[in-house]
Amino acid sequence: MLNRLDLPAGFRWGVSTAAYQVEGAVDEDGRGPSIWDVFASRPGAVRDGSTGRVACDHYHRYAEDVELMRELGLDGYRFSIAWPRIQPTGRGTANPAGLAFYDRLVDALLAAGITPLPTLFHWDLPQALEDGGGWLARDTAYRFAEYSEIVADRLGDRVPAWITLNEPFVHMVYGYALGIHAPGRTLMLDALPAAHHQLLGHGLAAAALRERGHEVMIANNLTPVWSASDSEADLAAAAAYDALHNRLFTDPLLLGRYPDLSAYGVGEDLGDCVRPGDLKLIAAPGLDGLGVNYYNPTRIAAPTEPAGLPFAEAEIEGVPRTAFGWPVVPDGLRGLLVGLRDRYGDALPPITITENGCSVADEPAPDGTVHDQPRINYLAGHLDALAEAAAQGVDVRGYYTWSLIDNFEWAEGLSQKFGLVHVDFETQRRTPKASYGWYRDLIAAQRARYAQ
Ligand code: IFM
Repeated sequence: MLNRLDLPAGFRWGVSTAAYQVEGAVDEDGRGPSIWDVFASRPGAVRDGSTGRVACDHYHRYAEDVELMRELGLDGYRFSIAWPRIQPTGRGTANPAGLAFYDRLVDALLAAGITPLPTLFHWDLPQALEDGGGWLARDTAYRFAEYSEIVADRLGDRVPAWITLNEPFVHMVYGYALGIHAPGRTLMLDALPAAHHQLLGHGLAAAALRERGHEVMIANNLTPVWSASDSEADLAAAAAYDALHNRLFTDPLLLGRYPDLSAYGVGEDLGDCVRPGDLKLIAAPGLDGLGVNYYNPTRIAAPTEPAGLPFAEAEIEGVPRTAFGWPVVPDGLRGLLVGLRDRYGDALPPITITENGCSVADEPAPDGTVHDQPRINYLAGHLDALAEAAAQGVDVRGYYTWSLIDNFEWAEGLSQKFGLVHVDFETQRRTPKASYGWYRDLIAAQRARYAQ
């Protein structure tokens, strides 16, 4: 049995965060409103009524957070850039103070020996663009490319690689189909143009980044889909779900075409939004790496009602659960990666795990220490599974755990905690948890293995 210490030489260790979840300072230095500012202020939109107004106050405390990362011994930090800080209305002239913040952050990271890995869009669309249709509007893809160029021109002398989008599937489904996230639309299948326009934005931005000599990745939320049984109906439902969750976002990027969505009554034009040449643009610049955000597998059965979606989600039984209630299945990560390699073959670029982690209901003990053994078990299991995937021939280059610090977990507010570092949201005091020390020691031990 291989384990995490067997991960390859040169493997890159990191942590992930996202702007709206950690930065706070939403009204400072010329930042414009984002869809999350507007959505989170609606009564009932966020479980505990919290917003990202202050979050972890990372905007002011980034130096302390970079120091925490330095002590972990990280290779990289994946963070996101808040588009409304750079272009407050999503278009036009750049806001110098917004760019200056990321300048300071990047410089602090480099001084700590940590490579910045920015994500250009992690769900905080400028509200002004949403008022014009958001990702349902084709124009947003062009605005995204323009914004990406502004950021790359400013930070590109110090940032070698970029992630264009974070989890376009989740943004489309939660934001545009179900209304659980910003912008809170409930369009069901009419949300599909939000998938295509995000991918088009990726393609346009990727071309611009490539022209400037940068590497380009995208971070997709991927899940291995398990059929509830071998019955034809369950297998067909699982294939339909796989097409929507996974293939809708990887096939166009890696194969230059959309998957078969006929189970949804949708043709290859995704409801009339795909124009000639779009798929070429999406696939053309190629990817230097595929970012995989993995949390759990999904078990799918045939729908019980004939009308509606062509699948039903089934329980995964007999496995531990995170505080969020998500099933913990480390081997699902190995299965997912081997499945990607089998499906895409040579078209699959090297893989970086850009998110993986779990929420734990952890609180400081009376002596101030935070014991989050379930998180250590989760990370250890998934890293062992990653080592197995590498041994089975998957080219895995790095692992960025979600997340450095407890932060604003979208519709769950501050109630779900994913951090290696506890944050007291009253005082903003940071307390490294047991998992922080565990991760630091693991990174050192894995590197030491190859230094000998
Ligand atoms: O917090 C989120 C992150 O923003 C995107 N991926 C999943 C995480 C946990 O839900």
